[in-house]
Amino acid sequence: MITVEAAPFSYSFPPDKVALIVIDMQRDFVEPGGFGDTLGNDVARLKAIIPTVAALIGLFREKGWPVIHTREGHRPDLSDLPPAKRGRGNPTLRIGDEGPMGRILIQGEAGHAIVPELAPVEGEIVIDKPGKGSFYATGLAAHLARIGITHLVIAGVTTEVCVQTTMREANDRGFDCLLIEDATESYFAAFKAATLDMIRAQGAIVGWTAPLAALVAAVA
Ligand code: TIU
Repeated sequence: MITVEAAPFSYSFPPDKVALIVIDMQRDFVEPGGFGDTLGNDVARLKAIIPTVAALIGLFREKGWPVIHTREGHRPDLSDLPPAKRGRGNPTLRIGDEGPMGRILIQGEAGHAIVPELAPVEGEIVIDKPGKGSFYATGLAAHLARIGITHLVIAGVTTEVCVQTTMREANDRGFDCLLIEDATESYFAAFKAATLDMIRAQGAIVGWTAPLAALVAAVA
């Protein structure tokens, strides 16, 4: 077992049963003109974590531990887009509309791609998901079962939306989850802080959090 100094108490994982999930580090959330921007958000906050997420991915690749990427998005015919989701918010462009990086949040468009700095390499699984959680309507649970994973290290955006939803889904499925504090970000600083607090409250009711440095120190 490897033990990380985490909050609310130490997090231990068997190195042969851990995987990293990098959530939705896509141009649509991180770059101007994408989905996040059309919702009225300042995307610069999210772009700032790219080097830390890259270092985390690098650590997993160096160890030979699985790296799984997710992308939020919809089929070009919008058949997997609930009208309720398309209608939500008051965006300048809606999901499926033509934007500066192609159709907003649509598979295959430029904006749907993972940012080049964090691009998946051969052998890394990419999970395409129509919702905020990574387990809903995807093959993620079956994939994790197939490769024998019990512990998940989690990174990506945004902390209180797709990251938290995924972490709660994973926790209910029996995974022990560690969220890397400086490898996740929200458009809202207060929402990130609140999410970290609520995840680790009540004796890690949803999971643990730790900075990347604590994980690096633990595996050294
Ligand atoms: N809007 C927002 O904060 N997030 C999302 O819509 N998706 C993800 O978190 N990936």
